[in-house]
Amino acid sequence: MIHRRDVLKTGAALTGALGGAGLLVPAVAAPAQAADLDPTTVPQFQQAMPLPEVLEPVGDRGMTSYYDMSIEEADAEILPGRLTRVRTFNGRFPGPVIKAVSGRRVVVRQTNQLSVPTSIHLHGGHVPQNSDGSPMDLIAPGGGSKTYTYPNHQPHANLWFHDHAHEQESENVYRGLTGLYLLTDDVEQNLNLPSGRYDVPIALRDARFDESGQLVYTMGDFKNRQVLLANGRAWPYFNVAARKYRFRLFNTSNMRFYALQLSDGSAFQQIGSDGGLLAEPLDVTSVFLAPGERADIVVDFSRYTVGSTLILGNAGGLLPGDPADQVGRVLQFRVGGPAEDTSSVPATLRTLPALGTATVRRSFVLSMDETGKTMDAFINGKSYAMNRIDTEIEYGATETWTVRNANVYTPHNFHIHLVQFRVLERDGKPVTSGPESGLKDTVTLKPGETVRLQATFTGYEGTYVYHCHMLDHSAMGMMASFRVSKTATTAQSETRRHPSHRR
Ligand SMILES: [Cu+2]
Repeated sequence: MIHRRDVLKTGAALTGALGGAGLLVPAVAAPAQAADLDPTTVPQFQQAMPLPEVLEPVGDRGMTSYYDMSIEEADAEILPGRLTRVRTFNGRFPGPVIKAVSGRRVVVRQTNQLSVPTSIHLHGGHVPQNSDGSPMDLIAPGGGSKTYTYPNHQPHANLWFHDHAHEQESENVYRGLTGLYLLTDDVEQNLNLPSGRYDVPIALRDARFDESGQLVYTMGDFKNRQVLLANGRAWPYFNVAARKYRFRLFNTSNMRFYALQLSDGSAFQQIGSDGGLLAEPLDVTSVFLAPGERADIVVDFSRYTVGSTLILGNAGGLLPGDPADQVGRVLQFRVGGPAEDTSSVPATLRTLPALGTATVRRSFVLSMDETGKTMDAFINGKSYAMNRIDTEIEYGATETWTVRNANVYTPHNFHIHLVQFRVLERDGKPVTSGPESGLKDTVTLKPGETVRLQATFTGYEGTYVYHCHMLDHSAMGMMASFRVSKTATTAQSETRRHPSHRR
């Protein structure tokens, strides 16, 4: 268990950077520990990138599928020829995939065999409070279990699940407690996108190892996590046929930002983001992914000759002195022969839900101590407290939230539970197209930036959290609670001040 007091003692650097801007807070000297594995000595493109295992239900009854997962330690071959101890769902690293369908319920029984508490959050899921996996709703270590019910009363989306136990989530996620949850619906199924073996989820993250091949976890340790993993392998290769592929990209890193691009600089299509497909495909040469975010892309390999290779590279988050051939590379594609391809990416992918009219406005300021003297982090000047409700929301309300990053060096990454929101503005400029124009549940704020978001809080009453999804920051306290209720009143909402609000 990480307590704030211990965190202070570690004196680890608070670091964060975006887009190679090299923004780095002066570091306090790190404590002595086992020597690091030099990331430049890790062989690249030697292991095939595995596909995450699709979890089979233990039962199907009526409109419900039942799953069982065991949260347990296991050894995984992340580095070629070596085993690393990790925390897993069902012994899998990364965790398994649940394939779900809108309108069909999923019930997951999680049993925690670890020696630390866990709480499993379905990121992006519209779920009742008791299945949200909130920071205080813990599964006891040593065999405790909890059953989560996911109604799937929401459109298709690339969701993922991960630990959220307060002050433990950062280390639990870092040590492996993530899995994917692919929710589909008729809108998505009726398109003719690449499917089957040509529809490939890829979970991205970074890690730091010691010389014995074991994970090194230190709070706030962004810059030393220089080994990049795709589906749990360090710099793997992936064989592709010369045709279109759909890649569902998940940034499951605690802190790392990616700007993903192909090594020949060529264009591909972005078709989706956090909350499912965009309204229409975008032609891009790069996708930006902050921790927790997802991007759905289509790459057409038919333009390459048989036997060619290209690298999915990363131009985001590089710090001065970073080994560019390590943190600048994710995986290698090896292009094989042609294969039949009847898939297509239509000009219109979906109709996004109507925005609605907001009746409440609120403001949130994200900040943390950037001096390196403490590891305190805040929303509106307060660190997270489990039993404090920070924001009272009337059930069914549509609200606009103005969120500002008050820090000078450190990016943040704002995530709201329960809802998919829309990004209305970034630094005062309307967001009407581009990768942030779809449904979102996580949004990046570079130092000094402000975004304006809109969400409708309906479906469930209850208490949920909003927080920075740089998990080291949320563990430091950059998290707060909101309560959705039918009895919330204007008086309870200190920041509610929109003049047009009427019951
Ligand atoms: Cu943050």
